[in-house]
Amino acid sequence: SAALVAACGSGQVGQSGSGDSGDTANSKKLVLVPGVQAEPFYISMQCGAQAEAKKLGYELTTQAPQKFDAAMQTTIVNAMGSNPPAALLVTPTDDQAMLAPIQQVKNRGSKIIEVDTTLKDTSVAESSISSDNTEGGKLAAQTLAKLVGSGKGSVLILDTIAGTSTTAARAKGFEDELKKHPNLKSVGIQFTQNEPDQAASKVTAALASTPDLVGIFATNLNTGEGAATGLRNGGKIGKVNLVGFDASPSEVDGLRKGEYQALIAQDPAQIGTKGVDQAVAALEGKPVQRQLGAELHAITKDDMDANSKYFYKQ
Ligand code: T6T
Repeated sequence: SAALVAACGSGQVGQSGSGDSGDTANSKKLVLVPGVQAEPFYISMQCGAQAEAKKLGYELTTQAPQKFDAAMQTTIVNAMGSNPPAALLVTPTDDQAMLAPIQQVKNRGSKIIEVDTTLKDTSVAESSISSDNTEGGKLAAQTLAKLVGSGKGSVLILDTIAGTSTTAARAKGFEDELKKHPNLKSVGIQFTQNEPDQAASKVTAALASTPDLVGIFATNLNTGEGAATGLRNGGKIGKVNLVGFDASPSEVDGLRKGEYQALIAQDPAQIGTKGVDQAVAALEGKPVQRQLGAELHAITKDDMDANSKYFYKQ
């Protein structure tokens, strides 16, 4: 596990795994295991969670895998061993592979709260907090349809890794909504392993095989970054509409430069805040909400300055 250092608000806040022992000592300890380290979405989520924990008198530490990878995340979760925190806030990087390790932490006494992604098995978490990702995909399709207007053509969808609940829901929501726009035709969902290079190659291949490509939906930050590279290499920036998800500093920069035509911003800090609220409610025997949403906002170049409050931290 790697320590994650995030710039939350004004001060630099750093933390690493806790190494203390004893159940009593852990009763105020929350651990956040996000999808991947040093990534603006999860940094913003961590900042929200940390501020809320402090407000409520709890201590939150973050242990993040180096990559969005179930094996790496399993190592971190397993390392909690017989000394689990009072609550584990976790972003399962695989909706099935992370079941056993998370269940084991629960069996040892931790309350489990899912933040961002979810497991397929809904019996493990006390509460799950995520954007309405299906709705986000739908919003992306509506936004693309508006951008294309009376034009017509093919649309490529870039997903991350099979088993990622969030991006799968976005891709599905997008494809379903696209069916309501007969001028636009999906050429299918491509997986990229959440690697920008793979996303770039898929775009290069699509430009070669699909001359009428009018749009790309990139379901997260890395797919968007790769898609922009692919379009740049093909000389198609601004000619093929790119709708991205998230609002990292690099994506916001890309929107300003015209590489993206729209972004669907999540509210990761809100996911972190609500995650801590639910963890604390569970620990203090107060009512817990099994499922909670967080807001989404479609942003285009024209309204980006008015929407700067939705941009992520880095
Ligand atoms: O889009 C977010 C997150 O919601 C998703 O689960 C994984 O990718 C991001 O972290 C962005 O890179």
